[in-house]
Amino acid sequence: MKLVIAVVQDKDSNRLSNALVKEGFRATKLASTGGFLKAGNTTFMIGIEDDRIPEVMQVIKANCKVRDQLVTPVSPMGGSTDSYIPFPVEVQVGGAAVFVLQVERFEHY
Ligand code: 2BA
Repeated sequence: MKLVIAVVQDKDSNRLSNALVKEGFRATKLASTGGFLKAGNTTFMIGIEDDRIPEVMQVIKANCKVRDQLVTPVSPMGGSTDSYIPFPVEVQVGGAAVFVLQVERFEHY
């Protein structure tokens, strides 16, 4: 058995959640915060049998979009703050950051 941990954008979380239920996957949604943007995102924990990994990856891929987001750095990359004018930079977020972990044991009571 594997545990798939997928960090996705909030905008995609409902659609992904519905698609997972429709395809017969069990999942838990956690509210999370990205370390870099410090913005809310959603983390899915999906416990599945090894042979369904390609299927779940396909569902995640099909329901999570890549988006560009503007970020204004709070401090200059280097040098003094005297002449610092915050300049927004664009970062590409998503579609999903996915980790696949081996599950040693799973009990469901
Ligand atoms: P955030 O940490 O808020 O990162 C949002 C986006 O900012 C990232 O998109 C990436 O494009 C950019 N970014 C992150 N750290 C950066 C850095 N040090 N320098 C320049 N740009 C940076 P994604 O890579 O698609 O990640 C989306 C969210 O997935 C992340 O939100 C984080 O919550 C999670 N994530 C991504 N990689 C992870 C990892 N290796 N471990 C844990 N969580 C991860």
